Amino acid sequence: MKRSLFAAVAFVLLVTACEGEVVPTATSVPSPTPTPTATPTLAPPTPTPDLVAALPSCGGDNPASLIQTPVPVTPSPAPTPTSTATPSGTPAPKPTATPTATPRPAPQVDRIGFPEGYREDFKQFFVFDRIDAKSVQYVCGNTVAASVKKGEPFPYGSILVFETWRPKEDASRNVILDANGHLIRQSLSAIFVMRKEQGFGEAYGPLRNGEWEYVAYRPDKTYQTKPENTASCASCHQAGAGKDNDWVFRTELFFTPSRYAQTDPFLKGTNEVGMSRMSFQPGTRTVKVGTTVRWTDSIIDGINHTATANDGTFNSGVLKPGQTFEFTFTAAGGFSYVCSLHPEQMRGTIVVTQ
Ligand code: HEC
Ligand SMILES: [Cu+2]
Repeated sequence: MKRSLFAAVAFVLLVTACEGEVVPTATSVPSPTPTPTATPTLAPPTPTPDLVAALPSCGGDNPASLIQTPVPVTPSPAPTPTSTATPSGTPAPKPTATPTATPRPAPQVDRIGFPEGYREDFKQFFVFDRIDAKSVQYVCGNTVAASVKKGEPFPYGSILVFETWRPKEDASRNVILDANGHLIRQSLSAIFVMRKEQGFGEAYGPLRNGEWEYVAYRPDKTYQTKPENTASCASCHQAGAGKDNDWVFRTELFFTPSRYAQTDPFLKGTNEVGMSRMSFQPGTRTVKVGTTVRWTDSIIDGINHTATANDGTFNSGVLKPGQTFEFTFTAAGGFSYVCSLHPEQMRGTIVVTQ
Protein backbone atom coordinates (compact mmCIF):
# COMPACT_ATOMS: atom_id res chain seq x y z
CA MET A 1 0.00 0.00 0.00
CA LYS A 2 1.42 3.26 -1.02
CA ARG A 3 1.68 5.85 1.64
CA SER A 4 -0.05 8.92 0.58
CA LEU A 5 2.75 11.20 1.37
CA PHE A 6 1.16 14.33 0.40
CA ALA A 7 -2.44 13.72 0.68
CA ALA A 8 -2.24 12.95 4.27
CA VAL A 9 -2.35 15.21 7.04
CA ALA A 10 0.32 17.26 8.03
CA PHE A 11 0.84 20.33 6.27
CA VAL A 12 1.03 23.26 8.08
CA LEU A 13 2.34 25.49 10.47
CA LEU A 14 4.24 28.11 9.40
CA VAL A 15 6.56 30.49 8.93
CA THR A 16 6.44 32.23 11.97
CA ALA A 17 7.02 28.95 13.06
CA CYS A 18 10.15 29.30 11.16
CA GLU A 19 10.67 32.93 11.97
CA GLY A 20 9.77 32.64 15.56
CA GLU A 21 12.48 30.26 15.64
CA VAL A 22 15.09 32.67 15.06
CA VAL A 23 17.61 31.20 17.02
CA PRO A 24 19.97 32.68 19.44
CA THR A 25 22.47 33.54 16.85
CA ALA A 26 25.95 33.86 18.04
CA THR A 27 26.97 37.45 18.01
CA SER A 28 29.99 36.84 15.94
CA VAL A 29 30.26 38.43 12.57
CA PRO A 30 28.39 36.31 10.11
CA SER A 31 30.66 34.65 7.67
CA PRO A 32 30.31 36.31 4.30
CA THR A 33 29.24 33.61 1.99
CA PRO A 34 28.54 30.21 3.35
CA THR A 35 30.82 27.83 1.64
CA PRO A 36 29.04 24.73 0.59
CA THR A 37 31.55 22.37 2.03
CA ALA A 38 31.70 18.97 0.54
CA THR A 39 28.71 19.54 -1.64
CA PRO A 40 27.68 16.25 -3.09
CA THR A 41 27.02 16.10 -6.77
CA LEU A 42 23.43 16.66 -7.59
CA ALA A 43 21.47 13.79 -8.91
CA PRO A 44 20.65 14.24 -12.59
CA PRO A 45 17.45 16.18 -12.93
CA THR A 46 14.56 14.05 -14.05
CA PRO A 47 11.71 16.49 -14.18
CA THR A 48 8.33 15.73 -15.57
CA PRO A 49 8.61 18.06 -18.53
CA ASP A 50 5.05 19.30 -18.78
CA LEU A 51 4.50 20.04 -15.12
CA VAL A 52 7.85 21.58 -14.52
CA ALA A 53 7.84 23.66 -17.68
CA ALA A 54 4.55 25.17 -16.66
CA LEU A 55 5.84 26.43 -13.33
CA PRO A 56 7.02 30.01 -13.03
CA SER A 57 10.48 30.65 -11.73
CA CYS A 58 10.85 31.23 -8.02
CA GLY A 59 11.32 34.96 -8.41
CA GLY A 60 8.77 35.18 -11.19
CA ASP A 61 5.47 36.97 -10.98
CA ASN A 62 2.65 35.29 -9.27
CA PRO A 63 -0.69 36.95 -9.83
CA ALA A 64 -1.63 35.84 -6.35
CA SER A 65 1.05 37.90 -4.76
CA LEU A 66 2.24 41.18 -6.10
CA ILE A 67 5.45 42.73 -5.11
CA GLN A 68 5.85 46.42 -4.55
CA THR A 69 9.42 46.89 -3.67
CA PRO A 70 12.37 45.60 -5.58
CA VAL A 71 13.82 42.39 -4.41
CA PRO A 72 17.21 42.84 -2.88
CA VAL A 73 19.19 40.96 -5.45
CA THR A 74 22.63 42.13 -4.66
CA PRO A 75 23.75 41.28 -1.22
CA SER A 76 23.84 44.39 0.86
CA PRO A 77 26.77 44.84 3.16
CA ALA A 78 26.60 42.51 6.05
CA PRO A 79 24.52 44.06 8.79
CA THR A 80 26.22 45.02 11.96
CA PRO A 81 25.39 42.18 14.18
CA THR A 82 23.06 43.25 16.91
CA SER A 83 22.04 41.30 19.89
CA THR A 84 18.72 40.50 18.32
CA ALA A 85 20.25 39.57 15.03
CA THR A 86 17.17 40.65 13.19
CA PRO A 87 17.28 41.76 9.60
CA SER A 88 16.79 45.49 9.49
CA GLY A 89 13.23 46.57 9.15
CA THR A 90 11.99 43.34 10.54
CA PRO A 91 10.51 43.44 13.98
CA ALA A 92 12.01 40.88 16.23
CA PRO A 93 9.98 37.73 16.00
CA LYS A 94 8.37 36.44 19.11
CA PRO A 95 10.40 33.62 20.49
CA THR A 96 8.35 30.48 20.40
CA ALA A 97 10.60 27.73 21.36
CA THR A 98 12.03 27.80 24.78
CA PRO A 99 15.77 28.04 24.65
CA THR A 100 17.20 24.70 25.42
CA ALA A 101 20.22 24.70 27.61
CA THR A 102 22.04 21.84 26.00
CA PRO A 103 22.67 22.19 22.32
CA ARG A 104 21.16 19.31 20.46
CA PRO A 105 23.07 17.39 17.84
CA ALA A 106 23.11 18.99 14.41
CA PRO A 107 25.46 19.23 11.45
CA GLN A 108 28.53 21.32 12.15
CA VAL A 109 29.10 22.32 8.55
CA ASP A 110 26.88 23.82 5.92
CA ARG A 111 26.42 21.20 3.24
CA ILE A 112 23.56 23.12 1.71
CA GLY A 113 25.05 26.48 0.80
CA PHE A 114 23.15 29.59 -0.19
CA PRO A 115 21.14 28.53 -3.24
CA GLU A 116 22.66 31.03 -5.65
CA GLY A 117 20.39 31.93 -8.53
CA TYR A 118 17.32 30.27 -7.06
CA ARG A 119 15.08 33.12 -8.17
CA GLU A 120 15.83 32.33 -11.77
CA ASP A 121 16.56 28.63 -11.66
CA PHE A 122 14.17 27.23 -9.09
CA LYS A 123 10.51 26.59 -9.74
CA GLN A 124 7.77 28.28 -7.79
CA PHE A 125 5.78 25.60 -5.98
CA PHE A 126 3.22 27.71 -4.22
CA VAL A 127 2.44 30.94 -2.43
CA PHE A 128 0.95 30.99 1.00
CA ASP A 129 -0.41 34.08 2.74
CA ARG A 130 -0.40 33.98 6.50
CA ILE A 131 -2.59 36.92 7.33
CA ASP A 132 -2.54 36.01 11.01
CA ALA A 133 1.22 35.92 11.07
CA LYS A 134 1.69 38.84 8.71
CA SER A 135 3.83 36.82 6.44
CA VAL A 136 3.85 35.85 2.79
CA GLN A 137 5.57 32.62 1.94
CA TYR A 138 7.03 31.46 -1.28
CA VAL A 139 8.02 27.84 -1.53
CA CYS A 140 10.27 26.90 -4.42
CA GLY A 141 12.29 23.92 -5.45
CA ASN A 142 15.10 23.14 -7.84
CA THR A 143 14.24 21.10 -10.91
CA VAL A 144 15.09 17.87 -9.13
CA ALA A 145 12.60 18.67 -6.39
CA ALA A 146 10.07 19.75 -8.99
CA SER A 147 10.22 16.30 -10.51
CA VAL A 148 8.66 14.79 -7.39
CA LYS A 149 5.62 12.64 -8.02
CA LYS A 150 2.54 13.05 -5.94
CA GLY A 151 2.67 10.63 -3.03
CA GLU A 152 6.37 9.87 -3.39
CA PRO A 153 9.38 11.11 -1.48
CA PHE A 154 11.56 13.81 -2.96
CA PRO A 155 14.50 12.51 -5.00
CA TYR A 156 18.11 12.96 -3.90
CA GLY A 157 19.39 16.33 -4.98
CA SER A 158 16.18 18.08 -4.01
CA ILE A 159 16.56 21.57 -2.60
CA LEU A 160 13.55 23.38 -1.20
CA VAL A 161 13.60 27.10 -0.56
CA PHE A 162 11.11 28.83 1.62
CA GLU A 163 11.09 32.62 1.45
CA THR A 164 9.25 34.62 4.08
CA TRP A 165 8.18 38.13 3.22
CA ARG A 166 6.72 40.87 5.34
CA PRO A 167 3.54 42.18 3.78
CA LYS A 168 2.64 45.75 3.08
CA GLU A 169 0.92 47.47 6.02
CA ASP A 170 -0.87 50.75 6.57
CA ALA A 171 0.13 53.34 9.15
CA SER A 172 -1.68 51.46 11.90
CA ARG A 173 0.17 48.31 10.97
CA ASN A 174 -2.82 46.55 9.51
CA VAL A 175 -2.06 44.51 6.45
CA ILE A 176 -3.16 45.93 3.14
CA LEU A 177 -4.83 43.47 0.82
CA ASP A 178 -4.88 43.70 -2.95
CA ALA A 179 -8.07 43.58 -5.00
CA ASN A 180 -8.09 39.80 -4.74
CA GLY A 181 -7.76 39.81 -0.98
CA HIS A 182 -4.14 38.74 -1.08
CA LEU A 183 -1.21 40.09 0.86
CA ILE A 184 1.28 42.26 -0.96
CA ARG A 185 4.92 41.41 -0.52
CA GLN A 186 7.06 44.18 0.82
CA SER A 187 10.38 42.98 2.08
CA LEU A 188 12.11 39.66 2.18
CA SER A 189 12.82 38.50 5.73
CA ALA A 190 14.47 35.12 5.49
CA ILE A 191 15.30 32.21 3.24
CA PHE A 192 14.88 28.76 4.75
CA VAL A 193 16.51 25.95 2.87
CA MET A 194 16.39 22.18 3.13
CA ARG A 195 18.36 19.80 1.00
CA LYS A 196 18.19 16.06 0.57
CA GLU A 197 21.24 14.03 -0.36
CA GLN A 198 22.24 10.48 0.26
CA GLY A 199 23.64 10.18 3.77
CA PHE A 200 22.55 13.64 4.88
CA GLY A 201 20.91 14.17 8.23
CA GLU A 202 22.78 11.69 10.35
CA ALA A 203 24.17 14.42 12.59
CA TYR A 204 20.68 15.16 13.93
CA GLY A 205 20.64 11.88 15.83
CA PRO A 206 17.16 11.11 17.10
CA LEU A 207 15.81 14.22 15.38
CA ARG A 208 17.00 13.01 12.00
CA ASN A 209 14.54 13.62 9.19
CA GLY A 210 15.53 11.05 6.65
CA GLU A 211 18.28 12.56 4.55
CA TRP A 212 17.38 16.22 4.81
CA GLU A 213 19.59 18.93 6.27
CA TYR A 214 18.52 22.46 7.10
CA VAL A 215 19.88 25.97 7.22
CA ALA A 216 18.40 29.47 7.09
CA TYR A 217 19.85 32.61 5.54
CA ARG A 218 19.03 36.26 5.56
CA PRO A 219 18.60 38.04 2.25
CA ASP A 220 22.20 39.22 2.43
CA LYS A 221 23.25 35.56 2.57
CA THR A 222 24.47 35.65 6.13
CA TYR A 223 23.11 32.99 8.44
CA GLN A 224 19.82 33.37 10.15
CA THR A 225 20.19 29.87 11.54
CA LYS A 226 23.57 28.22 11.34
CA PRO A 227 23.78 24.51 10.70
CA GLU A 228 24.72 23.81 14.30
CA ASN A 229 21.48 25.42 15.46
CA THR A 230 19.18 23.58 13.11
CA ALA A 231 18.09 20.78 15.43
CA SER A 232 15.02 22.94 16.01
CA CYS A 233 14.21 22.80 12.31
CA ALA A 234 14.50 19.03 12.27
CA SER A 235 12.50 18.73 15.46
CA CYS A 236 9.54 20.71 14.19
CA HIS A 237 9.50 19.14 10.74
CA GLN A 238 9.70 15.74 12.40
CA ALA A 239 6.83 16.47 14.77
CA GLY A 240 4.60 18.29 12.32
CA ALA A 241 5.26 16.90 8.86
CA GLY A 242 6.73 13.52 9.63
CA LYS A 243 8.05 10.60 7.69
CA ASP A 244 4.90 9.93 5.73
CA ASN A 245 5.27 13.35 4.14
CA ASP A 246 8.99 13.08 3.64
CA TRP A 247 9.25 15.66 6.43
CA VAL A 248 7.90 18.34 4.13
CA PHE A 249 4.86 20.43 5.00
CA ARG A 250 2.12 21.42 2.58
CA THR A 251 3.34 19.53 -0.42
CA GLU A 252 -0.25 19.06 -1.48
CA LEU A 253 -0.33 22.69 -2.52
CA PHE A 254 2.24 21.96 -5.15
CA PHE A 255 -0.28 19.75 -6.85
CA THR A 256 -3.23 22.10 -6.70
CA PRO A 257 -3.85 24.18 -9.81
CA SER A 258 -3.80 27.58 -8.13
CA ARG A 259 -0.78 26.79 -5.99
CA TYR A 260 -2.02 29.41 -3.59
CA ALA A 261 -3.45 29.25 -0.09
CA GLN A 262 -4.36 31.61 2.65
CA THR A 263 -4.71 31.00 6.35
CA ASP A 264 -8.07 30.75 7.92
CA PRO A 265 -8.88 34.18 9.31
CA PHE A 266 -10.11 33.06 12.68
CA LEU A 267 -7.63 34.79 14.87
CA LYS A 268 -9.13 38.24 14.98
CA GLY A 269 -11.12 38.09 18.23
CA THR A 270 -9.49 39.17 21.44
CA ASN A 271 -10.52 35.96 23.18
CA GLU A 272 -9.42 33.66 20.41
CA VAL A 273 -6.32 31.55 20.19
CA GLY A 274 -5.38 29.89 16.95
CA MET A 275 -3.49 26.64 16.66
CA SER A 276 -1.47 26.80 13.52
CA ARG A 277 2.06 26.48 12.27
CA MET A 278 2.90 24.28 15.21
CA SER A 279 2.29 27.19 17.55
CA PHE A 280 -0.41 28.95 19.55
CA GLN A 281 -1.42 32.28 18.06
CA PRO A 282 -0.88 34.42 20.02
CA GLY A 283 1.45 32.67 22.42
CA THR A 284 0.28 34.82 25.32
CA ARG A 285 -3.29 36.00 25.62
CA THR A 286 -4.40 38.33 28.45
CA VAL A 287 -8.08 38.32 29.46
CA LYS A 288 -10.27 39.39 32.38
CA VAL A 289 -11.73 36.99 34.93
CA GLY A 290 -14.94 35.51 33.60
CA THR A 291 -13.75 35.46 29.99
CA THR A 292 -14.32 32.45 27.79
CA VAL A 293 -11.28 31.77 25.64
CA ARG A 294 -11.70 29.80 22.48
CA TRP A 295 -9.00 27.76 20.78
CA THR A 296 -9.42 26.80 17.12
CA ASP A 297 -7.33 24.27 15.30
CA SER A 298 -6.45 25.53 11.82
CA ILE A 299 -8.22 23.82 8.95
CA ILE A 300 -5.49 24.81 6.58
CA ASP A 301 -2.85 23.19 8.64
CA GLY A 302 -4.57 19.86 8.93
CA ILE A 303 -2.78 18.80 12.12
CA ASN A 304 -4.34 17.65 15.39
CA HIS A 305 -3.49 19.63 18.52
CA THR A 306 -4.53 20.02 22.15
CA ALA A 307 -4.59 22.87 24.65
CA THR A 308 -3.57 21.29 27.93
CA ALA A 309 -2.92 23.33 31.06
CA ASN A 310 0.20 22.34 32.93
CA ASP A 311 -1.68 22.48 36.23
CA GLY A 312 -4.66 20.55 34.93
CA THR A 313 -7.04 23.52 34.93
CA PHE A 314 -8.20 22.77 31.41
CA ASN A 315 -7.61 20.16 28.75
CA SER A 316 -9.18 20.23 25.31
CA GLY A 317 -8.41 16.66 24.41
CA VAL A 318 -7.38 16.09 20.80
CA LEU A 319 -8.79 18.72 18.45
CA LYS A 320 -9.02 17.91 14.78
CA PRO A 321 -8.57 20.62 12.17
CA GLY A 322 -11.47 23.04 12.38
CA GLN A 323 -12.53 21.96 15.87
CA THR A 324 -12.69 24.40 18.76
CA PHE A 325 -12.38 24.25 22.52
CA GLU A 326 -13.67 26.80 25.00
CA PHE A 327 -12.79 27.38 28.60
CA THR A 328 -14.06 30.06 30.98
CA PHE A 329 -11.52 31.43 33.41
CA THR A 330 -13.06 32.11 36.81
CA ALA A 331 -9.92 32.95 38.74
CA ALA A 332 -7.06 35.34 38.15
CA GLY A 333 -3.62 34.00 37.50
CA GLY A 334 -1.22 32.83 34.83
CA PHE A 335 -2.02 29.57 33.14
CA SER A 336 0.70 28.01 31.08
CA TYR A 337 -0.29 25.24 28.75
CA VAL A 338 1.07 23.08 25.97
CA CYS A 339 -0.15 21.01 23.09
CA SER A 340 0.32 17.55 24.50
CA LEU A 341 1.00 16.21 21.01
CA HIS A 342 3.74 18.78 20.31
CA PRO A 343 4.89 19.90 23.74
CA GLU A 344 8.26 21.04 22.54
CA GLN A 345 7.02 23.42 19.88
CA MET A 346 3.65 24.47 21.20
CA ARG A 347 3.57 26.34 24.50
CA GLY A 348 1.24 29.13 25.47
CA THR A 349 0.07 31.23 28.40
CA ILE A 350 -3.27 32.71 29.33
CA VAL A 351 -2.93 35.58 31.77
CA VAL A 352 -6.17 36.22 33.65
CA THR A 353 -6.52 39.59 35.36
CA GLN A 354 -9.17 40.93 37.75
C1 HEC B 1 7.82 25.36 14.80
C2 HEC B 1 7.89 24.57 13.61
C3 HEC B 1 8.95 24.83 12.56
C4 HEC B 1 10.28 25.10 12.73
C5 HEC B 1 11.03 25.26 14.01
C6 HEC B 1 10.85 25.19 11.40
N1 HEC B 1 9.90 24.98 10.45
FE1 HEC B 1 10.18 24.95 8.43
N2 HEC B 1 8.20 24.79 8.17
C7 HEC B 1 7.27 24.69 9.16
C8 HEC B 1 5.96 24.69 8.55
C9 HEC B 1 4.69 24.59 9.29
C10 HEC B 1 6.14 24.80 7.18
C11 HEC B 1 5.08 24.88 6.07
C12 HEC B 1 4.86 26.27 5.63
C13 HEC B 1 3.62 26.86 6.20
O1 HEC B 1 2.72 26.15 6.62
O2 HEC B 1 3.57 28.06 6.24
C14 HEC B 1 7.56 24.84 6.96
C15 HEC B 1 8.13 24.90 5.71
C16 HEC B 1 9.48 24.85 5.48
C17 HEC B 1 10.09 24.74 4.16
C18 HEC B 1 9.35 24.58 2.83
C19 HEC B 1 9.13 23.11 2.56
C20 HEC B 1 8.03 22.55 3.43
O3 HEC B 1 8.33 21.73 4.31
O4 HEC B 1 6.88 22.97 3.25
C21 HEC B 1 11.44 24.78 4.36
C22 HEC B 1 12.49 24.71 3.29
C23 HEC B 1 11.67 24.93 5.78
N3 HEC B 1 10.46 24.96 6.44
C24 HEC B 1 12.90 25.01 6.37
C25 HEC B 1 13.10 25.21 7.73
C26 HEC B 1 14.39 25.49 8.31
C27 HEC B 1 15.68 25.61 7.54
C28 HEC B 1 14.18 25.64 9.65
C29 HEC B 1 15.19 25.97 10.72
C30 HEC B 1 15.99 27.11 10.52
C31 HEC B 1 12.76 25.42 9.88
N4 HEC B 1 12.14 25.17 8.71
C32 HEC B 1 12.18 25.46 11.15
C33 HEC B 1 7.50 24.56 10.51
C34 HEC B 1 8.72 24.77 11.11
CU1 LIG C 1 0.11 20.37 18.46
